[in-house]
Amino acid sequence: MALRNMAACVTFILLFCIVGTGFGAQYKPEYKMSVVVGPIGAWGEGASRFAEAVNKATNGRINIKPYYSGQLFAGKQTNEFLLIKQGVIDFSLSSTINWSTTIKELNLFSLPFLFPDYQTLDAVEYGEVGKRLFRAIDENGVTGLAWGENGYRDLTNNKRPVNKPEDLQGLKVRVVGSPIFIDIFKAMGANPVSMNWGEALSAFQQGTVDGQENPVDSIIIPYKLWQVHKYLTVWNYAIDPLIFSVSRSVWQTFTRKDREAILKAAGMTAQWQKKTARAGLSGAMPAFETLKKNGMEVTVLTPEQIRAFAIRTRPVYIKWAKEIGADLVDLTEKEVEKSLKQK
Ligand code: X2X
Repeated sequence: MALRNMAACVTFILLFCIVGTGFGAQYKPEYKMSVVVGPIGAWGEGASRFAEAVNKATNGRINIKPYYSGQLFAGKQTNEFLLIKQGVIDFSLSSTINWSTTIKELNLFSLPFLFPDYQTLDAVEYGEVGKRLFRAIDENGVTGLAWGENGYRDLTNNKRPVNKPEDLQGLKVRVVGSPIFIDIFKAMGANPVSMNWGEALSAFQQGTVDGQENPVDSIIIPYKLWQVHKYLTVWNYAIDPLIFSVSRSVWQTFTRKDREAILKAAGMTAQWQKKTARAGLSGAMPAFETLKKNGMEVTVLTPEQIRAFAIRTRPVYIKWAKEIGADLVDLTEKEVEKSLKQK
């Protein structure tokens, strides 16, 4: 009897250890992580830091390898979400823009001139709206781990300084493959063409397009876009959050302890990643100095100049607010009002 009790006790302890360490879980030797951009800049580096942090926190049990420059989805950015959902891609650090064709609520961040500052964005992401968006992606098979950042999107081109909508007239601007961007740039008088990032880089070099829009710190500087475009217009017209994510089917295979470790690693990496992506624009503007030193002409639009573009794009805002959902847009507008009152 005593012997049987002892055997039960040993079995219990063994089981406890196995579950507790994740030793018994069927883990893959490598988890593939998708990244649209290269390993450089706050976005690319955010992915490698996350992989390292997870490896360390799980004692090497979970080995994530970032695949850069859209390798896992053959460059086609709008396919990324579905491949994560299917578990073809395990993890990702993704732009909400590239997922917005599948999850229409994510177009919220592309509503023109909605977010006045990063504080408002944080309040939205960490509040009710952010929770609902994470729920929406989770219901579609992708689990959000933390909010990261690509940043405010600004315009570069090789033709002329852009200060007013008339300056955009006829300018051929590369945009991402999400239809809201075509609507925005058409409303502002430009001639938008949607293109994946990989193709866009060669199009800039060949001069087959005149301009593009992307964040200064995460993209314009690391990709040295001054080599192809002379003019930068800072107008912060759209914001581009990133999401550290995992395929829900993969997430369910991890032990509770490993899930906690992954969430913690994502949260800590996201803090670093956001801070780095924001460093140039929110600080003493060393980013603009870098651009100027490399021959770029930097135009920072005044609130009055921005208003002219916002008026032009108002019908696009109204059209897309309906697609996104009035309740999400209302909640976000309330956060914006709160921030503006505090100023
Ligand atoms: O394609 C872009 O412009 C990029 C790199 O910013 C995104 O993936 C949204």
